[in-house]
Parts: sequence; structure tokens; C-alpha cells
Amino acid sequence: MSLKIYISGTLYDKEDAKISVYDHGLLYGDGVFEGMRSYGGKVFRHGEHLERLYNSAKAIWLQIPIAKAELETAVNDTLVANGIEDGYIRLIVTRGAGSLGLDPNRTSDPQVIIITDHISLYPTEYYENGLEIVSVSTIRNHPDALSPRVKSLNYLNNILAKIEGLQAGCVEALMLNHKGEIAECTGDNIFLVSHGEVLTPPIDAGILEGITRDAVIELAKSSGLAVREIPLTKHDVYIADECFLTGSAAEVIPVVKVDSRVIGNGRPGTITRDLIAKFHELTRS
Ligand code: PXG
Repeated sequence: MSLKIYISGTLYDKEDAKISVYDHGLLYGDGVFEGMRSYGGKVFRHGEHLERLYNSAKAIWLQIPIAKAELETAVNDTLVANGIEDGYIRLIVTRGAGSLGLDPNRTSDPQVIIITDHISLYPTEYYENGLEIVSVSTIRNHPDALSPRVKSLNYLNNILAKIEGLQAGCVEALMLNHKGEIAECTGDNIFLVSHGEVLTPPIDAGILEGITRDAVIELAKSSGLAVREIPLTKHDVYIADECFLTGSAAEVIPVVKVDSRVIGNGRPGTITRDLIAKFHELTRS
């Protein structure tokens, strides 16, 4: 059976799910999106993802044509239509079809797209042994140019960083901000553990406020750990006891090498492993 894709109120077979080549989502990356996960048929932190989507849209003057509650129902219905329990959901809102010019006033009919698919996981080896990542020369978008808090369809900033990472043989790349501070990875937030404290860059370092990041901060605090959102440098990363990344796709994944430096003892740390277990419990119970 072919996967069903939701486009603006109608479910289409994957082969028939089509969008205009005049859509400004395609022409200019003009639109917003979310990547979410479902566990046992329930979308993890659905409300938070929808809120971020509507906030991203608001920041770019994009009016999502349906109400939040209606979109929430559409996502759930699309999961059911595809019989997906544990899956990945891509929610997209484009500016809609218009003329061949930037002016969003000359578009009409923003498109709401819901793709639900089976999740393709990183190999379990990455979770057991940890990732190696590198810092790259492409800095994260300057917040005054395009706020990294907006999850827009224009991901070239992150894609260029990802290419640099891949060329160095790494599946994730660490991006700095315009001040040279640690920002985040191309599709994941970053955390350090240093002297028993959990450290992560603050939102105003110019990062996406990750939903998984928020969940992990809560988990760490409720297990009695101190969590500090503070500006961090590459030096802080190199001397950290532990390092891990968070994201809807990767969940919580250990990092054991950064820029060829071994982090801690080169194995996923105890606090990292504990948070992975707690995140598993949170999502699978
Ligand atoms: N930072 C950036 C730049 C992201 O794009 C995250 C952090 C983590 O946020 P959440 O809310 O997911 O905890 C993201 C989101 C993919 C993929 O296919 C991943 C993301 C976005 C788009 C695609 O791996 N990560």
C-alpha cells in the first residue's frame, strides 16, 4: 500500500502528492516546517511542535490557513491512515503558488503538507560508541539576518555546514555563531557535562529552541543535576567530561570526539547514558 500524504485537506497517494513549481516554498524556501516523532501512535510533544510551527510562521508573516487544533487532528489522522505507530512526521507550510518574484503578496493559498513515514534510525553503534563530530567554518545564520529560532524551509545554512562535516567524515557538524561561540549542530542541539553540571548554549546564542533539548533539560533537572544555559566555546567542548546531541530524529546521542580531540575517556559518559535511558523511558512508557 502506498503511503498517504496530506496536502491542504486531502490525502493523496505518495505518487500523486504534488505541489506547484510556482510555490514559493520551492522557488525561495519561503515557508516553515517541523520534524516530529510518534511513539506508540502518539506524537511526542505535539503541542510544543505546533506552537513552534505557528511562531515560526508568525515571524515570517505567514498565515497558516488552518487552526492549531485542526492541524493537530490532521497529523493524527494521517498517522492512522498510514498505520504508523512509531514514525517520523514532517509538517510543512509553504507560502503557496505565486508569480516569479519574491513578493509574498503575489502568492495565494499557502499549502499545508503532512508526510508521515517510518523512521530511519542512526545505526545503534552510534548510540553505543558515540559519534565523532567536527566544527565547521560555516557559521550559524546571524540572528539579525534570519533568526535560527525560525524553522524555515531555507536550510542552506545547515546544509553547507553538513557538507563540510561529511567531507571530514562526520555525520554531524558543529556550528559556531557570529561571535565564535558554540551554537548547535546542523539538525541537533549540543550539550556538555563538566564537573557534574549539564551545560548547553542559551537560545540567544542563535540556535533553534529544540523540543528534545527542552525535554532533556527537564529530565536532567528532575534527576537533581544542575543545568546551566551559558555561552560556550570550542575550548569548553574540548575539555568537557561528556558531550551529547539532542534532536527529534537522533533523540539523545553521545559524542566522543570533537575536532579529533577525545572527549572525557572516549566512551559515552555516565550522565549521558543515564539521560538516554530516561529519555527512552519518557517516550516509550
Ligand atoms: N537544531 C536544528 C538546527 C534543527 O534543525 C534541532 C536543533 C533539534 O530540535 P528538536 O526540536 O527536533 O529537538 C533541529 C531539528 C533530520 C532533521 O532529518 C532534523 C532536524 C530538522 C530537520 C531534519 O535529521 N532537527
